[in-house]
Amino acid sequence: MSGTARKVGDWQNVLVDVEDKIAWVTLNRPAKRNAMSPALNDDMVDVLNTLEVDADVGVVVLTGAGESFTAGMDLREYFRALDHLPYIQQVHGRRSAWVWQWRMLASYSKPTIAMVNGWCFGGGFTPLVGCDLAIAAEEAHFGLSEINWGIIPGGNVTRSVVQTMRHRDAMYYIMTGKTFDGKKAAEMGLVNQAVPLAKLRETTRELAVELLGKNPAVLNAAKQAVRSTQGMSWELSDEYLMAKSHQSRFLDTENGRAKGLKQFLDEKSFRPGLGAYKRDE
Ligand code: ACO
Ligand code: V55
Repeated sequence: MSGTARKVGDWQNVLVDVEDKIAWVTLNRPAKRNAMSPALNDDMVDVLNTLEVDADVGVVVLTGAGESFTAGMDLREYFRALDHLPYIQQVHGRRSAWVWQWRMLASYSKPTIAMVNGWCFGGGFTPLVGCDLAIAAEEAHFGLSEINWGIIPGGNVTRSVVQTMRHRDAMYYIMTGKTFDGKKAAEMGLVNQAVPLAKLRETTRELAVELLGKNPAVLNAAKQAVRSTQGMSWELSDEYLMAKSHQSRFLDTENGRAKGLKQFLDEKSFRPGLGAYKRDE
């Protein structure tokens, strides 16, 4: 570790530290198990907007303070407090949740990693799946607890689960509300990897550093393409990827493709199969 952590911004419900181009974004209501209230969701919209244009940030890591990643939506502030309001005001009060958990993360210009340090329930699955990659503590517990208190997994939680889990697993956990641990989450492919809690931060940092070594313009195009080709015909996907390839060459100011070809074919200074080409500092 070389740099010093720098606290960014001043949000009531979220902590942001930037160190060596990694933004550690911590949902910070530990006494409420980082339950996502409208105020926290408003903060997260602002946090993601801020970090997206911060030149000091190359990767965003989302995690939670204390023993939870997040206990899901705040049942008091996100549900009960808004339930009695006219419908338009309910929608208004709940909007910032999907704005960050789903819309912003789905099109975010920088790589995102969910670092699941503990409890992750219900509404927490949307930002979990919204992040490009996810690493969990083996000790973390996940649950689609909606059924336990009488609602269906809404807020695109169901959609997120269907995107990442097999049909039988999705049905089982949505219908039973049973919890599963980080190991099981990794086995099912809901997260990329599970490691002991004591190694969670270091493992996540290593993954972030790996991503920081790649060409950012191309990385952005590559992750957008994974999401955008979902549901396209093969014909349309081929056309889109061709156009996206050309777009990313146009947007890649460091001209990585030419560097990569030169370093491999002419200088023989790297092997693309084994790592990234050497980028200028
Ligand atoms: N919404 C609102 N408040 C919450 C939430 C939540 N989702 N989760 C925890 N809290 C609050 C509790 O009400 C309590 O507040 P208080 O101290 O003011 O009384 C505090 O956080 C601590 O909660 P405990 O239950 O005492 O914590 P414990 O460590 O024993 O258990 C656990 C943690 C398992 C996460 C438990 O709090 C829990 O089951 N939370 C709800 C999980 C859930 O089902 N979330 C909703 C998913 S559905 C959806 O998101 C749409
Ligand atoms: C959930 C989450 C929502 C919502 C309704 O099941 C239900 C969780 C993120 O928003 O609006």
